[in-house]
Amino acid sequence: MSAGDRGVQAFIGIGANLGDPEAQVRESFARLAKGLPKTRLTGRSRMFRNPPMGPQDQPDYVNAVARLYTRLEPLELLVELQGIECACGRERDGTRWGPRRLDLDLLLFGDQSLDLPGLQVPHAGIADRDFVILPLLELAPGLQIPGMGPLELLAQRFEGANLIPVAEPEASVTAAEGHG
Ligand code: PH2
Ligand code: MG
Ligand code: MG
Repeated sequence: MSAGDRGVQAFIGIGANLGDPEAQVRESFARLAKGLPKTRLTGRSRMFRNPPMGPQDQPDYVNAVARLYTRLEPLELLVELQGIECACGRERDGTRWGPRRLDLDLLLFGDQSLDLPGLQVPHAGIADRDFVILPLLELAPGLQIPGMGPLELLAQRFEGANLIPVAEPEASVTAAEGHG
């Protein structure tokens, strides 16, 4: 794939379940839109409240997916995402699948498959997570997931999944579309 002037299309999985999860997800949309060099936010899914995957003794999550065009390299983008996590109060205690104020995962980076120290793309487990696949389907229904095939096929097993849309004005979702 040619990156072109606008760069590579990347998708970010967003999750939060401590503090005010909706507020942190909104804050991350704002920071993705305004805070990243060489990068443009071009869309975002609705937010969905859903039960925790993994340890059950933690609050429900709010999850969403954002779409970017970026001229950053994948590891540069990862560092920027970690910066937003920190700015939103993320503390890393090393607990696998434990609760967090904000989690930003680099899900997809163009059509690339990467296995670097600290970064695997497509994100490991993407196909098993309704809270990733269904918001992604909303944003990019025709997408092909590198090494996994059509997103629409991956989504079939999640029909009837327990994702509850967070009430918000329609305009605030479409307002996240980038211009120019
Ligand atoms: N993230 C986790 C662990 N469990 N569960 C849901 N529903 N949503 C998440 O984003 C999530 C999770 C660790 O990244
Ligand atoms: Mg995660
Ligand atoms: Mg993460």
